[in-house]
Amino acid sequence: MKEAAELLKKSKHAVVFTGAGISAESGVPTFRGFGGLWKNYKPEELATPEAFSRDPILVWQFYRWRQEIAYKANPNPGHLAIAKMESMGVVKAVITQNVDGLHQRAGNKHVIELHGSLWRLRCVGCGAVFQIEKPVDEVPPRCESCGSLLRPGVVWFGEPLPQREYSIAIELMEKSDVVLVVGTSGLVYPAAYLPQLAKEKGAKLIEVNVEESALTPLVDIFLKGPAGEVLPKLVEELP
Ligand code: BJW
Ligand code: ZN
Repeated sequence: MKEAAELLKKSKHAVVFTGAGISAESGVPTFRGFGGLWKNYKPEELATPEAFSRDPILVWQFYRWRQEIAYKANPNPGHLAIAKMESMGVVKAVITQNVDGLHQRAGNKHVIELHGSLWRLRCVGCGAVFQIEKPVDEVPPRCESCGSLLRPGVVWFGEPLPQREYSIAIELMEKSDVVLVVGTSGLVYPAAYLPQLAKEKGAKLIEVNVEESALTPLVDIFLKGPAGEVLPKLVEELP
């Protein structure tokens, strides 16, 4: 813990990279492992363009359920610790794979959403984008302007990441000297490539996870434990 805090204190450009594990203690289920199932479907079976074409109502029921959970959830001490690191000037940005908006609600200003957001909808007909604040009322929701289906503004398997976010993330990682990797299995690409890129460019990696991930062999410091417990302790060591 002390060594990790020293690295962060000395850093000039630290970046945080998060996955579903950071929101687990807020009650938002992760994708893989316990709690990652909805009505016996694996998220991987629903988070695809094919599933949406086959059964938009089923896919929307899944996303409305996720929106409801995220809406009721609050940022946990892990999110708040990351927000504190940003306000202290230690952390320059958060690159997240999450779609729940909890980093922003915790107070982080510089958040890059690699996999989109539950709070953005996109029309499959005219491409219009709608920002929402609450779960959708109707399933499936339809476009106000053209009446076509709206889809969740998230990145499904087989779809490219949003170009702007991905290139900002690459730039941030290339510039970084320390990357704090929190609560991700490191299995989904190209997101999982980002900490590897930082490492290749000379950054030190610190990981916080309840168990080892696909990225653990790469990291310099592994802090085992729930993010909501480990991150506040790390912040205490910073001043
Ligand atoms: C705790 C904790 C606590 C628990 N404290 N920790 C290279 C190699 C192999 C495959 C590919 C490759 N490149 C591309 C692919 C294909 C595919 C892919 O990666 N497949 C692999 C799974 C094999 N990738 C794609 O399809 C991507 N697109 C693409 O490549 O496009 C190419 C293209 C280019 C040009 C034109 C067209 C196409 C897109 C990937 C999109 C992923 N989308 C999802 C759904 C988002 C929407 C939604 O939320 O529904 O993103 S899938 C899902 O996985 C979600 C997550 O962001 C992502 C990552 O999961 P994450 O966050 O790591 O969660 P978990 O559950 O896996 O792990 C949780 C972790 O937390 C665990 O480690 C726990 O231990 C830990 N934890 N509690 C700390 N309290
Ligand atoms: Zn439309």
